[in-house]
Amino acid sequence: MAITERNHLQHIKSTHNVDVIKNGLVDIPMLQLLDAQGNLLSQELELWDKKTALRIFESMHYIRILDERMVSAQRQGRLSFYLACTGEEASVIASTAALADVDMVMTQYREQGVLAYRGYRTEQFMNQLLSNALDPNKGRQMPIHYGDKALNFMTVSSPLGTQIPQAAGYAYGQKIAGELAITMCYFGEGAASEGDFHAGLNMASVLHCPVIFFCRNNGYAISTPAHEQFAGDGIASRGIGYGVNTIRVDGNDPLAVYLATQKARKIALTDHCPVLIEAMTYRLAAHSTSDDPSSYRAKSEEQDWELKDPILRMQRHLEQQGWFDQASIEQYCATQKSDILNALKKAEIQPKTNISEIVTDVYQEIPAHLARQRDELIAHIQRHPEHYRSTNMSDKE
Ligand SMILES: Cc1ncc(C[n+]2csc(CCOP(=O)(O)OP(=O)(O)O)c2C)c(N)n1
Repeated sequence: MAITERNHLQHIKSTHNVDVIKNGLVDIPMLQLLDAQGNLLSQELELWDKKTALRIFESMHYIRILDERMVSAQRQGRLSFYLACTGEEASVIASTAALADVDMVMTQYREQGVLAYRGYRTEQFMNQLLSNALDPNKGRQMPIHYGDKALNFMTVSSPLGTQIPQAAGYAYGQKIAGELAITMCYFGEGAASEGDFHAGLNMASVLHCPVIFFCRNNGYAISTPAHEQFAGDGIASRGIGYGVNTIRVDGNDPLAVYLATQKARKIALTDHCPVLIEAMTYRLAAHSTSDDPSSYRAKSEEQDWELKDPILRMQRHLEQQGWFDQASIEQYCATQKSDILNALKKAEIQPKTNISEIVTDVYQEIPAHLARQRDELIAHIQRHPEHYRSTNMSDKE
């Protein structure tokens, strides 16, 4: 192979001033297309169609209801853990709407709206959340660690940021295979402090991978506010540092999120390169059911953001377009509420996966040390069945 000469100083201009480039010199603007009243801020737009807008609106409501019900179910001791998307529905759902179904999606853990938009059924949510034998992962993951091959949705994993280099690699594979598809990778601004973020962006940039890095900047990494996490201009400025095309968008403005993602997808697919989207939003909910935000943020701050509720903004936009129908959305929400409660009850009474399967599906042959531990566990359960009432020991299930 011929070795080409390259000069890494080629594009650099010289200067005679002893100047430091000041932090904050470039202010990255935020794309906003709907004001708080749902008015269009630009007339020169190719708007979405009514069907897409209503599907996004319904999915946003669905996730709000699912989250409310599941947080209550956790409080009632019916599931062990939950993470709500409340306040971030526009960021997650309007961006998904701009993708094609063939696009691979890799998420952090707060993006259940992707699945809902793509048609994941309520009973599938419940089987995963209740860790029963009908969960494709056989109940061996924590709640919210969804995965669905048919919907091109990679299984959620607990360590922050691992999906970022994986998405770069997956997108590289899509490009090499000549697929007309991209990879969408969601994460929070907190996860962008992981080394994996930097490795993933650099790899995607150098290898020209068709991937969208979608950062939900919701202001907090659990209790750490954004200003204590980094001192630069958010996450968007880092994209530019890595040579990645970058868009910052109002994450509570569904139309802006949709059009920004649509554009990013087109760039990723046609130019074979990554795009970083930073969606400025706010986590209205607690970090998880194990968190109490009143210990680290003011109620007044939450109330300010409640006024920017993305579902309300979407509703006002629909009203402006003449697409809003109060009776039909009320009917939709009532049906979803009762379906969720029924599916929860059904999932609760499903048996758990047989304990003999606790270490299957990872290795072709179960390693001796895992087999030994499994046998010890089974023997322990047999000696103390009173501690393991919900464990399925029967081979007949
Ligand atoms: C490698 C790793 N470090 C720490 C954690 C613990 N942890 C879980 S969520 C979280 C905060 C993440 O914040 P962010 O990425 O902004 O997402 P958000 O929860 O705000 O949506 C932390 C530190 C983890 N899961 N993995």
